[in-house]
Amino acid sequence: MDNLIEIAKKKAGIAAVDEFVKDGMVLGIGSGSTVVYAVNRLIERTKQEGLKVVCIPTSFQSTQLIVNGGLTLGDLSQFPKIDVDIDGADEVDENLNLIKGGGGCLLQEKIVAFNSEKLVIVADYRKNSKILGEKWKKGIPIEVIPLAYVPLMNQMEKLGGSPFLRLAEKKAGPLITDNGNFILDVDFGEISDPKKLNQKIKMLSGVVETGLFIGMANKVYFGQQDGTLDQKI
Ligand code: ABF
Repeated sequence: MDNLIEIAKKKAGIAAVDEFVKDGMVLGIGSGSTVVYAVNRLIERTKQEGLKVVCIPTSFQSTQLIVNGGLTLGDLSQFPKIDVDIDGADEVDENLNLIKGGGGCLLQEKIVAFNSEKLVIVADYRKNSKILGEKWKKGIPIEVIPLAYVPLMNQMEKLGGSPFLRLAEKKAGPLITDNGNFILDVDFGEISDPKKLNQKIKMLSGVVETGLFIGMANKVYFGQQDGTLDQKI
């Protein structure tokens, strides 16, 4: 992986934890590679200052990060109200709307984000766009009930999208999410009204959740190639 991108991710991850995380908080821990740097910072602060936080995961990967890092693992039944959710994103527009789900974890990510007081996004400079679909060309990830995927693909086309069933790593068959569902990646090109599109997709029977996070993020940290930090609020 390009070292400049890793430097950018690390800058964003550390900044988010240092600005938002206080002792005693309940945190949402997102998925992806950038959030790893935020978790590493949590571990560092736990060792240095005895920080005590409870961490709610958003995927199997996120659970592993928490457990392997020696952090306290919680779940939404114990902690239905989360103080701060720190997560990554595939793309961010100028209104802080997000495309998420490139890693296939969008359902639990959105549930945790929805139940968080604040959603803080950590990303590198490649994710910063004016409009969704400008840089992220893999389509909107949409989690669907497996039995409905073919009619849903037809309906996505009627909405103007180009749908693809996401295949598993080894292309042996469809990817099965942590929740036992399929993912359709639907290319809608540049999305001028993500809120309206999200509402239309959510109405379709068999859609579980979309990777469009509309008006949910409170702040986004973009690490830059030169080691500086951009922010959007
Ligand atoms: C998760 O991680 C997903 O919602 C998103 O697709 C992905 C971003 O990964 P990375 O931080 O590795 O770019 O947040």
